[in-house]
Amino acid sequence: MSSNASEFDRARKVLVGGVNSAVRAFRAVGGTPRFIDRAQGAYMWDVEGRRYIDYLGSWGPMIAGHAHPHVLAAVERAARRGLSFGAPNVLESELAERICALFPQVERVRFTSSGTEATMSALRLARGVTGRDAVVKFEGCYHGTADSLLVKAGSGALAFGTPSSAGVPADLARHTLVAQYNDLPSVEALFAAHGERIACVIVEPVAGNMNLVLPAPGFLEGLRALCSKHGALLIFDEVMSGFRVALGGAQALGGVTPDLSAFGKVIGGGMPVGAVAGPAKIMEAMSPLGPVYQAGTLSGNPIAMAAGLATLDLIAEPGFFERLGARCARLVDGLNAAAREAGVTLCAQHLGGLAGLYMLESPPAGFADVQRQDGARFARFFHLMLDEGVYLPPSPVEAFFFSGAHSDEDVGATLAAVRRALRALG
Ligand code: HOZ
Repeated sequence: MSSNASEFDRARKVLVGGVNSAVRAFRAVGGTPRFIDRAQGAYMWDVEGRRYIDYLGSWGPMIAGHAHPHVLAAVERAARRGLSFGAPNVLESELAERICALFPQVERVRFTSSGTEATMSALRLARGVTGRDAVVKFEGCYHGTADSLLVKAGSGALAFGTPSSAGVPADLARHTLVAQYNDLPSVEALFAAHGERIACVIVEPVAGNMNLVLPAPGFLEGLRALCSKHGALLIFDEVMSGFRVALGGAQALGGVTPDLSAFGKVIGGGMPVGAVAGPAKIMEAMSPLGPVYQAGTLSGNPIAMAAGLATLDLIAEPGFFERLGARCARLVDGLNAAAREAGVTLCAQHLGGLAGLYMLESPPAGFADVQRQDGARFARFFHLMLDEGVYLPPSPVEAFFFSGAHSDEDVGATLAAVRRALRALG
């Protein structure tokens, strides 16, 4: 019979490190990655038949839960009509219309096949329209794997000690200027020194790749003002926060309007997708109308569009985000209470369906706080929870994901597991 260990051995012989995305390899927590056989609702089952309450949610897309019948029916309908055309299809327009309706400043959308392509294309667009080369990003923010953005990056890059990846030419990396999240003076200093070179500031308006870090009051407003003053574009990377912290993403909550947005994850409902979105006057600098080239064979493919549309149907239902937020709050409050009772340094917070669990006494204000966590202790906690049948993201620098499929019973079972795990952790 197949086991996680035998499948990992097999995978390592043909896949680099046995995986197709570094964070799946359990390097930050050790042990054997679970090979997932199937998933339904709030649960995943591994190849050994063990069930897990899933707080990974495929790293964000599964906000409606796994294999939701409404999404599956839409995918099946679309698949029967053909998997990919390499020519326009009407589902692309339909999903773009929904996005335009949710984000007041968005007039044009360009779909891609991943969040990485979306942020990469947004950067190229910003450089193309401003005629400038430099970009500002924040230490610990992660925007996928485009060369310009793998500099002091978060997520797996940070967890495995290569926040500035090998293979990125120094000549390119010198155009990436790094500031500190929630530290406006660090951005002001870059604009003072390099203002005329800066094409854009790219930021996760709610940071979710150095675990969850909320923007400090005034931080996003300050970025908006600096970009406007210096003629740079403000890009919100809402691949993770979009359609998850609220239907209209972080920008609906904070009241700060970016020039461009990058989306992904939820708008593909579990199929590969990304999108760049913004006002026509910027977006139309992109090919075929403008000089900034952008393309992709599978971009806007009907299956991803159908899955995204069906997922948006579900999360746009009245009360969806209220219910999601209330249940996630119950989990987070329970985690904080359990940690206090056990006398363990651990805390949690959430925004909508995006949550953070930290080996800290209070939620982090920025990258330096995230770095203070005890990684070895997190690894023990992670494995105790996994043994309890609760699947958390396998790294202390990752956020966790709540879905509409998580029930009160799932929250209760998770909290009972947490109390046992904290007792064992000591
Ligand atoms: N943004 C996700 C992790 N923080 C991506 C998952 C991956 O890298 O596979």
